[in-house]
Amino acid sequence: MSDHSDHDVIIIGAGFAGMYQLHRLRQLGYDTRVIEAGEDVGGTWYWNRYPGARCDIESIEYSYSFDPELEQDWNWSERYAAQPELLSYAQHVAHRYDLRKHITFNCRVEEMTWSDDARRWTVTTDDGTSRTAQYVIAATGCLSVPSRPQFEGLADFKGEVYWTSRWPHEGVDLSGKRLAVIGTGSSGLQTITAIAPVVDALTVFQRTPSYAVPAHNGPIGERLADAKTRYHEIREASRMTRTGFQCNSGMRSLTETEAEEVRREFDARWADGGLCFPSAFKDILRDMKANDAAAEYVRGRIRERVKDPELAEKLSPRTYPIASKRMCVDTGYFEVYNQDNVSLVDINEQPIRRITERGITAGDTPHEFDVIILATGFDAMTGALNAIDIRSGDDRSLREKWAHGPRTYLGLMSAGFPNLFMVTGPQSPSVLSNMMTSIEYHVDWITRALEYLREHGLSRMEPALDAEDNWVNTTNDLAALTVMPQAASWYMGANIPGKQRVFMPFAGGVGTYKLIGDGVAVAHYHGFELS
Ligand code: FAD
Ligand code: N01
Repeated sequence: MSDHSDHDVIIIGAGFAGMYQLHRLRQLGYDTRVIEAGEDVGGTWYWNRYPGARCDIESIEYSYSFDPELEQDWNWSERYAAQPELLSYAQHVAHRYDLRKHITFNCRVEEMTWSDDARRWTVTTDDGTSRTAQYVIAATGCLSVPSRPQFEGLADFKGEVYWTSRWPHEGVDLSGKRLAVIGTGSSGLQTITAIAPVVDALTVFQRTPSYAVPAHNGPIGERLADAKTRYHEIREASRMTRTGFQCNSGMRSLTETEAEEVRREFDARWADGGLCFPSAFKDILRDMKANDAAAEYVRGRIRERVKDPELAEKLSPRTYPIASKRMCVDTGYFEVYNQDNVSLVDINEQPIRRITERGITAGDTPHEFDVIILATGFDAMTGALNAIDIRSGDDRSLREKWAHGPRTYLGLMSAGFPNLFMVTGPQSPSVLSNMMTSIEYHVDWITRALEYLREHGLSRMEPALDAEDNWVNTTNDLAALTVMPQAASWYMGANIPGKQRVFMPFAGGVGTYKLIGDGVAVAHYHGFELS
């Protein structure tokens, strides 16, 4: 079926990226349609409604910067906003800029085919409708496709099963129940911390412990009032940092700093809380000796927080470098294990054998539960794009092209797939950064490119193959200068069976990336073929 609707631009996804992209293009008069699988805006914050979900970048910075009036009008209540507040923010933005009338909800893009003759993409959705557009912008999210590992017997379990990434909208009453949580990444940590006080018994099944820094979350207070007096300055500075938010990146090498001074620096960052911890010294991500020292500091903190030394050791990460996976920002996670109703099963010692009608058998021990929560992560960065059958004019699919790892120029486009842009695509800073900064930069860059094409009477844009090859090599080389590829992380695709292991984000930093992206645009889109 075809509804014969033809647009200048189709945007896929109505998370923070798709919403801002729609706003920009509407302002410039483009006929734009957004297609979103969910029934409302918000993306990540629409889907991930598990107890305790909140951001790991302070709300002052994990928010849009494009409209100073929005910055002034919106009041965050906490230093790190929780999911309901983040979702309300997304809904407020949709209402304020009247976005919803351009969004088709409950609709999933399944196929896209490029016609070079027509210079158009045909976009087909799960209701059988086809639409065409000159440009497609994939704002499909880096962490929007849940990873659902196979657990033998899960279907036999007679209790309740919930995935954190698809938490029921109506909420779940967990009080007085016996719970299992599988997964101890950010989602698992936040869930465990939030539910431990209300459940009867909680058993955590841990495969790999996480490095976590305290959030020191609380009412936002004076921080917001202060930010409102100098928001412009904060945003300008953040765009040029490595991480996309204010971090005071250390200029010293840990390995050349006195032990006492190292301790003082870590203590200060620990007291402040949040993701600036690994920016304390410039060699933490580059030198294993420096990395070990930072990791040992965090393990020391775990020993202080967990009363049982044996348990503290089990909760201490040792098998991968600190910050080689996105660090967790916690609010009393480790202290939870001092409660009598919480226990830990290290599944390296007692592997999950199967899930039964009544619970989980790990090693030889059966554990009985009323509820199982799975916090097992996402098919990150490429998952949402590869879920769509994207075909070029010669019928080559993006999935095939990326079978050995994603190939892009600037994380924005992939050769052979003209007029298809990606927001925070692989080989851009994206998941290594404050994603709001990265999203806004990409949306602005794409908008500027479309304006350039329009002003110059051009209708087709595609990366040159050599520019793409160079960019892929650059991103691989940059990653190899760090310790990050040493972890079996989702950055590497290691959490998905059969996925090619390659470090997917651009590790050169947000500020450097911006300089390169701006330079490419100023040089009339150097490395792209325009016609
Ligand atoms: P998303 O919010 O993922 O939105 C993508 C949208 O596209 C989704 O609504 C999805 O339904 C839709 N979509 C995908 N494929 C299709 C399709 N084929 N057809 C139709 N629709 C489709 N980042 C930070 O910087 N700081 C944080 O504190 C932070 N916290 C996070 C917490 C959680 C629980 C998770 C999972 C991620 C977090 N992130 C954080 C990363 C977060 O994903 C980004 O910050 C940001 O919200 C991404 O916005 P987006 O619009 O790019 O993607
Ligand atoms: O997912 P994860 P997440 N058997 O992949 C385990 C963002 N985010 O949803 O490490 C047993 O990190 C897996 O074990 P292992 C943030 O960017 C931010 O928690 O593979 N266990 C791991 O412990 C984050 O990095 C916030 O050995 C299995 C866990 O499940 C990203 O999203 C909050 C398993 C998955 O952890 C992803 O975080 C939430 C199996 N078969 C998310 N398969 C904030 O705080 C997987 N695991 C802002």
